[in-house]
Amino acid sequence: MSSPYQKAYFLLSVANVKQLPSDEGIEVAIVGRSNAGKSSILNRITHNKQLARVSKTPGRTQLINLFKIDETRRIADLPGYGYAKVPLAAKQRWQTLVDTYLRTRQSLKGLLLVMDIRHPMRDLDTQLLEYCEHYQLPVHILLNKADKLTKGAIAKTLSEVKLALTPYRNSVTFSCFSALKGTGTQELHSLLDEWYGY
Ligand SMILES: Nc1nc2c(ncn2[C@@H]2O[C@H](COP(=O)(O)OP(=O)(O)OP(=O)(O)O)[C@@H](O)[C@H]2O)c(=O)[nH]1
Ligand SMILES: [Mg+2]
Repeated sequence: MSSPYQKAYFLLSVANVKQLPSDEGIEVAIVGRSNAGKSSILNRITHNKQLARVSKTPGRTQLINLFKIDETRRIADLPGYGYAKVPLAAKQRWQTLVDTYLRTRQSLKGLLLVMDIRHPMRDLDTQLLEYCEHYQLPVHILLNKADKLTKGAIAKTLSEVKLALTPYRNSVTFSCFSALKGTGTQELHSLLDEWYGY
């Protein structure tokens, strides 16, 4: 089955928002803790295992990697956060880069917030949610690595996450996902179709 996401290709990596392409069209960003599976999810969305680099060493990507879907639509793979071994200066650079990006990027339509389903809603995840609430930015949480849990454990986590999200008034939705097995891909494509206006 052909989808517009299959045509995605790497555009550029930037260390500074000033280097981003002009702020037009529609952009969707993938964010989350290091190692949660952002790059793997991007590869799953685009059916392209080679598109984003998947790494066994967390905290490697310190840049915003931009991919182009078509002339007006882009997807951004943001650097991961929360990896303890990253030096403080690098953490501060991350903070500045991501803060500025989320605050200023007009074409940003929504965020895919990736969490490891075994460790959802950690400190930095909730901080990010609060930030999005403040800026009224739609967020969809992907509880990734669902293949690592039993059905019962998944159901328990889903209800805990639902409860934890009750204070948020902006648009926050969630679903479980497995970049490894492909679970949840169809649902995610539907959401992206909506955000991108396909
Ligand atoms: N079992 C399982 N492993 C996964 C899944 N998604 C990703 N992984 C593994 O988790 C590790 C990290 O995946 P990445 O996609 O590189 O994660 P990332 O969030 O992009 O990491 P950083 O770029 O370092 O922040 C890799 O070893 C992946 O193979 C999944 O759904 N299930
Ligand atoms: Mg990555």
